Amino acid sequence: MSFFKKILNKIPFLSKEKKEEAEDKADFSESKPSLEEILAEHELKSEPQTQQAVLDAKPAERIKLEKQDLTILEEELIRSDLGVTLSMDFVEQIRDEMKSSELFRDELQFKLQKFLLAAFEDIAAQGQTNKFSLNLSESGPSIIMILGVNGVGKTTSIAKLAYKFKNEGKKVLIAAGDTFRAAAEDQLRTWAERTGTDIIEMPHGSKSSAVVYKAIEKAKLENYDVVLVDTAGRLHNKKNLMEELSKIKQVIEKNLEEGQYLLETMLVLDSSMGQNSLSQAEAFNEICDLDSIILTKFDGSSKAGVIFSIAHKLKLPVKFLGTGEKMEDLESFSVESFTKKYF
Ligand SMILES: Nc1nc2c(ncn2[C@@H]2O[C@H](COP(=O)(O)OP(=O)(O)O)[C@@H](O)[C@H]2O)c(=O)[nH]1
Ligand SMILES: [Mg+2]
Repeated sequence: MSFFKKILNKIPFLSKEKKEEAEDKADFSESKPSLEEILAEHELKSEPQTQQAVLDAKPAERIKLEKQDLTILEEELIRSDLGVTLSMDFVEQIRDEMKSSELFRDELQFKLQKFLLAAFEDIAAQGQTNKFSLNLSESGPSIIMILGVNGVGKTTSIAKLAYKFKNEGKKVLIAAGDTFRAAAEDQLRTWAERTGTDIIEMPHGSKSSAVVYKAIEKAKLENYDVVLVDTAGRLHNKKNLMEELSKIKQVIEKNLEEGQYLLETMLVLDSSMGQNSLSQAEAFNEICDLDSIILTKFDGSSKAGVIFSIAHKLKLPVKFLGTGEKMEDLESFSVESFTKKYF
């Protein structure tokens, strides 16, 4: 059952009659045709008005939404990881609409969909770097800086990206910028070997910016297409991290000509951490302008609501989803397939 149907199913009906009626019809059960099936049957596109037309055609099955339902709706939305602000904003909108006209339970899904997708549309309408896919530079190396706190899956995501780009015929260089943990370097070297990509390493404790400098020199000389930069995840020391990141940026800007490269700063977030991820994203975004997000551990018992919070609050696109521990377990994010899965 989809994410939103589950939420909507939790809203009780105020009168016993209505509850029985709903159970009889089991409007939202999996055995009933999905929205897409209904739309396909009517040869309709999934536009709000046409969806509305389908619903209007079966008025007898509709259940009126009562004011009291909204409290539960709000609680369930918050629990689904949409976050307090977003959940309250949506419920407020519904409350306003209910003042002037009757609303029905089956309208909620479309209204929520429209409300949430508005942020995706805003992002898609922004400049080149903020679109949902990663567009590599054609006139020089694409440097992808991977940021995030420890354990979210930075190194694994680098391996996955290296594998993906390698398969696309690109020349890939990994910069082992997390020089603080010896284990991190070993882990990255193993991934480089497994993916058949090259790696730049420096002695334990070296500056990340020095590793990046070396990587850029090699990338320029040997025409690498992609440089993946691993970084240390020490957010607890904000000042150090800030300095380190700004040094890395300086090194890149000093050593490559403007317009001859692409720099993408990607934040890795663990999807199982829910709203915690949002505060991490906010903190990192303050330190350095983020371009996009990789959401890892999407294979676990993750909740998808956080993607919407990120989109609404930070206006950042999620570009990849990590769906397992292997190097093949990376999906390019698409609004279309995500929407299909969750609405
Ligand atoms: N299930 C699952 N595990 C992941 C995923 N990405 C990373 N991991 C695991 O999370 C742990 C931490 O990953 P790592 O890349 O070392 O994190 P880092 O500290 O940010 O570099 C490792 O055990 C990874 O195998 C994912 O998408 N799904
Ligand atoms: Mg790591």
